[in-house]
Order: sequence, then C-alpha cells, then structure tokens
Amino acid sequence: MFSNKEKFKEVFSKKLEMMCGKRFEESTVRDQYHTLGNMIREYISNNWIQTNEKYRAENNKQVYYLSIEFLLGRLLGSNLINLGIRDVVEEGLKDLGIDLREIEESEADAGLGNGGLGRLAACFLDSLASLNLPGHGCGIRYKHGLFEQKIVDGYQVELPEQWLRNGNVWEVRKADLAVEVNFWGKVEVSQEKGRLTFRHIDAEKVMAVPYDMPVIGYDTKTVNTLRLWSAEPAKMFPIHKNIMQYKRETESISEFLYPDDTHDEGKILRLKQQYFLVAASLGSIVRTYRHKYGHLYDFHKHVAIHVNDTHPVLAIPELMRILLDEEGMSWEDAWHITTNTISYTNHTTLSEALEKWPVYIFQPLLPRIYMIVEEINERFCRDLWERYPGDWKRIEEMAIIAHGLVKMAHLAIAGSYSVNGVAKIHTDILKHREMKLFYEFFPEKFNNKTNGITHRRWLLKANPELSRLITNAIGDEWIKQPEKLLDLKPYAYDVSFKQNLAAIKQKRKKMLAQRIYEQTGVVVDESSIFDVQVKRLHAYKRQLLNVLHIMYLYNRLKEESSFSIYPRTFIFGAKASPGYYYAKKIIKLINSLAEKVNNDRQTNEQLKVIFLENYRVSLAEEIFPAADVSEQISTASKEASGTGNMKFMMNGAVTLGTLDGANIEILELVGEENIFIFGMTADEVISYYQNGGYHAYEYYHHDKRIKQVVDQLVNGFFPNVYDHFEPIYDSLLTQNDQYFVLRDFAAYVEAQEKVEKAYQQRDKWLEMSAINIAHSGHFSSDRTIREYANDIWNIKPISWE
Ligand code: DL6
Repeated sequence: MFSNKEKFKEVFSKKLEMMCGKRFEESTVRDQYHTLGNMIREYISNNWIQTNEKYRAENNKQVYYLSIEFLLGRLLGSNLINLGIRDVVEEGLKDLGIDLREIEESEADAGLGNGGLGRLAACFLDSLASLNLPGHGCGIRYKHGLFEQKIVDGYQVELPEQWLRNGNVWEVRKADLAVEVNFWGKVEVSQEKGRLTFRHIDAEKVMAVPYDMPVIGYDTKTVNTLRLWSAEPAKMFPIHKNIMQYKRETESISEFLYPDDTHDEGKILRLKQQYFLVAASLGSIVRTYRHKYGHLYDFHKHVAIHVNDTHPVLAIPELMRILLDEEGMSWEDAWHITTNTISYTNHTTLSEALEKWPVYIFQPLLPRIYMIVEEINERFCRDLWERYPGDWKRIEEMAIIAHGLVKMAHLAIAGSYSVNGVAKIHTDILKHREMKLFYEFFPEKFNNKTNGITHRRWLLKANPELSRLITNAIGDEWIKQPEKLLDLKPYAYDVSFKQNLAAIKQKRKKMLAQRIYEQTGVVVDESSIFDVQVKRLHAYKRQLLNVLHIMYLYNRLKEESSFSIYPRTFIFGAKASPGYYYAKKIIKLINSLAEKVNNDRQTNEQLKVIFLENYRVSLAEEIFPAADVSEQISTASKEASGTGNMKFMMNGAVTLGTLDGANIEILELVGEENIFIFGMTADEVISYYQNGGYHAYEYYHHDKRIKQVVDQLVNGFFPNVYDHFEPIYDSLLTQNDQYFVLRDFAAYVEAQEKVEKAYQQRDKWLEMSAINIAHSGHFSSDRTIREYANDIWNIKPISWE
C-alpha cells in the first residue's frame, strides 16, 4: 500500500471511507490521521508478528527496560521516517489536496514523562529497534500525561493532559494477557514439606491490562514492543469495600503521571504505581519465559531487566518473591538469579530525588515484598559486617532499611549486577562521593554510560533541511552510522556549505518566530541571536542566572546611551512541578521580565524575552533547529548529564555552559574554541558545600551589577508584583544562594559577551556550528544503546537474513 503514490492514494481513500463511514471529500484531519495511522499499523503488523516469533523461537537474550516514564511525543512522523515511506505518503496526500504536516500536527503528544529521564527511555526504544536488538519497554499507560501548561497573567496554570481523548491509534489492548497485582492484606506463614511457605492473603487485587505499542526500527524489519499497563478493577473485588471506591482507587493507579520526580506527594499512590509497573511487567515476562523454558534456573541467562532510576527497583524483591514463593527456590539460588538479571541506572545525585519510602507506608501496602526487603537488608548488613567488622557507622549509612526508611538506591545497588551513571562526571561523583561506600564495596558494578538522543527524531525528523544538506555533503551513511557525521568536519571550512547552513538556520528561525507570534503575539527579530533555555524549571538549572543577566543588559541599555548589543531574543520553555513553589515564581519572573522588556520601545529592538508555554516534545522539535545559543548553565555537579545539550548541538547551536554533565564531554569533542564554558567547577562547588557554602552577600555588595538586579526583584522594578519575588530574593541572600547564581554571575556575563562577539564573526560562528554538528554523532543513543547492550545486558542483534 505504500509502494508508490498511486497505490497509496487508492488504498488511503478507500480505507478512509470504510473506517469513517463518510465520503473522502467530507473527511476531517482527524479522520485522515486515524486512517493513516491504521494503515501503518496494518503495514507493520506482519513484521511485528515476525519479530515476536523470532524472539520466541530463537534463544536470543532479551532485555526489558522498566521505566515509570516514556516521553514519546508524536509517533506518526517518526514511524513514517523509520519505515522509509514518508515521501510517498507526503506526495500522495498532496495529490489528494492534503498537507501531511497538518495531519502530523493533529496528533497528540504522548507525554508520559516529566523530562530527561522519560525522553531518554523513548530514545532508547528507538535505538533498540533500529539496531535490531531484542529490547522491550515496560511502562504505565497513564490516562493523563504530564499536565498541559497555560500561562495566565504570567503564572503557570496546570490543566489535565488528554492524549487519549481521541483514542490511540498505535496501541493494541491485550486483555487476555492481563496480570493480577496484589496490594494490602497480610502474609500467612506456614511450614509445608519441611520448609517455610509464605502466602499473601486478603489482598486487594488490581488487574493490570497491557496495551502494546509497536516500536518501529529504522530501515529494518524489527518491530519491538512497548507494553504499557493500565489499572482496572479485578473480577474479585474486595467485599469489605464500597465498589465505587474500589473502582476509583484502582483506576487512579494509572490515571496520572506523577507530576514530579523531585517533590513527593501522594506517597501511597506513587508506591502503588511503582509496584503495579513492576509486578505486571515481571508477571508477564515470567509467564512468557515459563512458556518457553519451563523452569527459571537459567532466567538470568536469557533475560536482562533494566530499572530506569529507582522507580522500578521493586523488581528486585518482586523477582525474589516469584523465585522463592512461586518457584520454591532457595534464597541463595533466587538471589543469584536476581542479582544477575537486574541492572540499574542512576539519573541524579540530588538528595531530594533519591527515593526513600517510610516503612509505615511500605509494609502494610506490600507486606510480602517488605518481608523480602527486610531479609535482603539483613543479609546485606551481615556481609558488610564481615567486611567491616565493628564499623557501625558505615553499616548504618549503607543499610537498605534505616531510621524507618527504605532506601531505594541502596536496594538497587545491592540487588543488581550493574550500576551506571549517565555522564562521565556524574559516574565519577557517584563513585567517589554520593555512593562512595557502595563503590568501595562493589567496585565491579559501577560503570558509565553517557546518555544519547536518537538522531532520527532530533535531526532527521526535526530538521529535514539540515539532514538533506548533510547528506548532500557526505552521503547518507550517517543515518545508519551517526558517528559518520564526523565526515562533515572539513565542511566547516567550506564557504558554500556554510552559506547553506546559515540559510537553513534562518529558515527555521523564521518558522519559530512565526510560532512565537502565534503563541504570544510578540514579533521577534528573525536576525537576532536566538538564545534558548528549554528544560524543566528547577533551581539547580539556574534559569534565574539567565534572567538576572537579561535584567543586567536591560539596565545598561536603559542607563548608558552609548551601550548597545547585537539584537538578542532570549527564549524560555519550562514546566514547573505543580507543587514547586519557587520554580513557579521563576516562571512568573520570566513572564514579568518579558512584559517589561518587550514593551519598552527604547530597548525592544535589541532585546526580547519570550516564554513559550507548554514545552513538550513536539514544540522542542521546532525549537532546537532554530536555536543559535544553547543555554546549559546548571550549577556544576548538579545536572547528571542533560540531553537537551545534545539536541541543540546536533542542530548546530553552540553551547554556552558550565562544566557539568555531558557539557564536559561536548567540550572534549568540539574543543574549547567551539563552545563557551564558564563558571565554577564541580570540585569547587562541592568543596564550598563541604565548607559551609560561600558568602553570597559579598558578591551582592561588591558587584554593583549584581546589587542592582537583585534589588530590582523587590524594589518595584516589576510593577504590580511588588513583593512577589521576595522568595527569589531571599533564596539569593537570606538563604545564601545554594546554587551559586551570584557567584557565577560575572563569569556568565563575560561568557555572554564572548558569545555576542563570536556571533558577529559570521564565518567563524558557522564554522563552530558545523563542528558541533560533526561531533554530535557521538551523542546518538545508538552509541549509548550499543554500550548498554555489550557491556551491561549482553544482548545481540537479531538477523533478518
Ligand atoms: O539521564 C537522563 C536525565 C539527565 O540527562 C538529567 O541530567 C537528569 O536530571 C535526569 N534525571 C531525572 C531525575 N529523576 N529522578 N529521579 O530526571 O535524567
């Protein structure tokens, strides 16, 4: 049906009439989207079946990637590209008077994630399938993804997201593969045939119903599966409970994506979500496995289970439970299998994000799982005692359960065979600081896997013009082998290549300017520098530093008649967790600044501030190709890796960043002449923390520029919000600026001046841009996934020959 455009047109119009029950001429964009989506599903179904048959028939080891988040974005466009049928479809639709882009834009973003962690999981799925690797995603089918952000009067307002409102054309409900998950109740212990037996009784049962989504590889027959679990009432509902209440409580498990990864609310629901994901996924993995192999003694030889951060770490006690209680194995055998099956990625060292569950919540909700965690803890502490006899302090610090809390990262490390960080510096901080004691005890488990992004979505799909330019220069091998982008390096000195590069950037800036106008009503200068900071709003990411610098520029433009700048458009996009008061203040601050600056006729030809609401994957695809400057200005040591930095780089933006996360690896690749690095190092930051911080007041008093902008937060500079920014002011002065905003201010101003100068040397700037693109292949998630496959999971590609 996609072999040529005539065939496509015929099938498409017939199918549309059949599916929608109306004449083609009367069809809406939604009808067209559904028809096309269904055609693709039909088209890939044979490959999907064959891939699964291969996995069943062959003895290839499989990996299951368990993640509480998969931030997929829109799927139509990337599926068309991966299948190599986008051109046929586009042309066919054009003949029918339909714009494919309009159809693509009608698709809701599948926003089942908060930010970097969830988007990484989505990139990994794309790479697994494209590399023909047997890897499947397991997640939750949240009815509502990450909230929709509206900006009202400068404030963030959250609306429930509705990605399933018009159905999900990519999913298949598999009700016959549902798994029962048990909560609450108690454990009955008895002696049977000379051994202790544990039975979880009086449990409240929930049905986990899988919805499978195809993960289509690029230019291959491999179609892997993302299995998302939905919570539904079980047939046997608890007799002691009101049925409506039971239904509500059950369904609430998969109703909302947990709004944040750093600020815990609704603890019981969150823990329920975690166990739900784990029990459903393991239940189904083990069922498939038993069907094929019978017993589970070689489970770890055929199956790898990866836990993406600590959220799915209950996979460890759950696998133990299955092996002990269902398979009747000894503790030693079960532990051997479990600790050779599970691997774990750490994504943060922020202490508030390291999950700890109060025992008083954990134990009653998951009584048998808690018993197993207790036993794991006891045995682990005994091992520690043997190695460090008498060192109570160390054992207390490393214990899995201590002071009434279950420490999930400790459980993850003790119960897995591999622990990886997501950038070199992050892994070093884990090994030598945050998880130092664990590294000393289990040095062989720790390893680094620097993050990556799928170049298919973030370059091929998001920036087709740039992709064509690259292909014209170096051929199309880079699409399958992104490291080949390095062949572009000589083109950084090629005049005509750079002219084309500039023209493409300009085109994308024009498109973004149009989007900005539609969304905000503000006209921006398309030839200004597009300086972009898009990411979750968090104090450590320091959107505030960016804001204070803009205020400083504004002040100078107002006060010094001889001062001028190269026109600059500062663009922000960020969602703040609904409960994160401070972050919401920063959003209001950005919007207040935008209002002030954009409406000042004295300055607004040189300076504009834009806040694009509802930052999400599809908007990101419009922003990255249009960016000149990529703001990666977190407090050194705080950003584990960052992946936005890689997406900007791949689209030719130049990084302005601190020595943090993967910025350091970008620097190593492009060289210091092709990046703007400023600010404190991680060692400096950490040493300040160890010595009780620094004196923010000194910077405030000694640097007039700082004093002025900080005072402006509270002195009426922002009309109508007189005391609104006091908490921000306090965070800098009263609370001594824990993210070193004032400390790094001068260095940031200086780096920004360098950026401005460099941008005006057009030829040099384009050279920097091209060098960045050339080196970005290293950050393809294909490289990252190959490293996971070879070093951690020990999985091999399947062959279609
Ligand atoms: O590894 C993906 C991504 C990193 O790039 C970011 O630097 C890091 O902040 C993010 N971590 C989280 C933490 N979630 N929890 N817990 O999202 O992971």
